[in-house]
Amino acid sequence: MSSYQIKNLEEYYQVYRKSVRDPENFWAEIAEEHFVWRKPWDKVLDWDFSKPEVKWFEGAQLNITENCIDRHLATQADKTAIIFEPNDPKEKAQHISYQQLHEKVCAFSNVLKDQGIKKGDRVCIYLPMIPELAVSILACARIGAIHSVVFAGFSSTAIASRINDCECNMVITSDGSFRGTKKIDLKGIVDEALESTPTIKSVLVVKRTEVPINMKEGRDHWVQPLLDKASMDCPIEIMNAEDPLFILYTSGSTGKPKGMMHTTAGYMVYSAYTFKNVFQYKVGDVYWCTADIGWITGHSYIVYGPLANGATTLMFEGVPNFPDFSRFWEIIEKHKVNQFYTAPTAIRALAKEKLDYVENHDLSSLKVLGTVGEPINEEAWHWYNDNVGKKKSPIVDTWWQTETGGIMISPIPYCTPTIPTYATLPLPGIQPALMDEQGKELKGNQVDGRLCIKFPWPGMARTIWGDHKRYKDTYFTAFENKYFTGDGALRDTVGYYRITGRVDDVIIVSGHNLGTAPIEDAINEHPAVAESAIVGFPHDVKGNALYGYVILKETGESRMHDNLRKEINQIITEHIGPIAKLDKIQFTEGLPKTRSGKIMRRILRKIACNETDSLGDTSTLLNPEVVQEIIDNKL
Ligand code: 6R9
Repeated sequence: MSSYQIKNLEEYYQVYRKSVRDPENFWAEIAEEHFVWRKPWDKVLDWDFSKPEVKWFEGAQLNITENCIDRHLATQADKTAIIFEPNDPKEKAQHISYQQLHEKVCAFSNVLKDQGIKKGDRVCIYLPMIPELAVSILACARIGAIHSVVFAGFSSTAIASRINDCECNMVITSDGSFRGTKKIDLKGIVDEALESTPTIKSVLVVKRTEVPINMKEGRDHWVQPLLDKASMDCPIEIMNAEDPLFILYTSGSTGKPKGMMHTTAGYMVYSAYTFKNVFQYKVGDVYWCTADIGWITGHSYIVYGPLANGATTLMFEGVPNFPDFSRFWEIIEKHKVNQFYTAPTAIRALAKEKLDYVENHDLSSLKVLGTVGEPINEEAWHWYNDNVGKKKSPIVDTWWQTETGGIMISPIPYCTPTIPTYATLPLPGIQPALMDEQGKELKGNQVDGRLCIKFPWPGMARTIWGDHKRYKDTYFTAFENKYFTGDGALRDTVGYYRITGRVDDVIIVSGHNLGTAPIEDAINEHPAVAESAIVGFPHDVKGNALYGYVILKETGESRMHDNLRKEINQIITEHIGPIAKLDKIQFTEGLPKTRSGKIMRRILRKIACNETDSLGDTSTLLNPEVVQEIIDNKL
């Protein structure tokens, strides 16, 4: 018998040891006992990190939607699968049962098929947090189409580049979205993107805001009339274990975003197993993750992980401050939420508001609190623990990545004693390693280094879509035979991990990963800009904010500078989205460079963070004199 749900610390250590001693049997037992397979696997694991190539459950056949929906119909057809809480609290919440979800997904699958979508085709989904987002994801999975969800805050340029990268045939979008008091014209943004996406043949449009939009004859279709005509029965497509399930783009430290490709069986087993353990989900619980499904957290812990466990998962369309800052707490009270999973940036924003917002709501249903996306600072951790959890609900600080598919290092609530800012222990099956800069593994405790993983786990991404070499170069070359995460971490005296932050050129702003290169590329498109460099600096709500150093082609008059700042942020918004806007823009005569011409971001970062007394030796720079000029003009 495998311990699908760990119950205490002793059991955790037992299970963990087994998972390291005999990983194949460990995962095979979980897979066999808790999922439906159309054909069993021939081999549990085949791997070679030097290629890198990883295959889990090879030879097995299945469909993830049979596991997330159909198999629950026999026992809990009427149970709520998804609670939908709309942006406007005056609009009624929806409770979608497993039976209804089945009908909706089948109908949507049939519409996709009628539009010519077949197994292996890529479908771009650009939708707000409405039930159709979950339904369309599952419909793709049901017929074997590969979904590529693009977060509905991204710009038309960002959508177009993602569509073109994986050559999608279709976009699923809506007339618009509600965000607090705002209505956003999603279809207009898609229309702009589609001016440069030759592979798109059709667009399905969900009606949400009812704001008039343009519909292009022959290309665009309202989805509702098609759903009304579609059969509510759709057989599953039988998928091989390693068939692609989805692509999700994540920022890199250079150039274009990376289309992380996840496959079917391993991702299913891993997202389901980690959901069950990290949230200690029990039958009847209501679980809420506030992430957007446009990010990996939403894929794994709003849609697949919860549904694979037959859970009730809440989807919230709106924002934490509409109609006011009590919205999250109101929703927890209204739906009696048991597990609540959010991001440090949201906690910090809510902690700034008056405590009445929290205290006026009954939060006694809560059993587990979670955080994800960036390191949580101690102050935010205590605020969350004291005021939301009332010191009774353990906080699970979950470390993981788009690339890992599911949570990797996290406490198991009611088992692992927590310490603020520590993600604590690796989950069963996860073998972390800390490496020094020379590539040597740091053994023992009380060490800090670069965080790697030295053995495969079922949820890991298998490649970067269309660019396996980049996958290898980014993750498997820095340290031989290990997956390199891009994060730094320390291991304390008892073996707990604390993530210290990125060690590459990725900056996490409000939990969103932003690569410096794409932002710099956008800025450099401004006709007045010669060169630019972006660094992060601490921000009390966003965690980090962006500081840009910009060299202008002509120095110009400083009264023009404010206009230029606006224009630069406008370009960034157009190319990437408003999340990548710069908080500070300093115009400078030069940027510190090494003799080989590389910008020394380390120095710029120190200046932006007011740490100028620890700049280190700047004399080896090509142009040491610019450092003082930059310090003197710091904003
Ligand atoms: C799930 C997700 C991944 C990066 C990751 C790390 C940071 C995530 C964290 C954390 C400290 C945590 N990160 N969780 N840092 N503590 N609990 O966020 O995926 O968007 O790909 O970001 O986020 O730097 O490498 P993704």
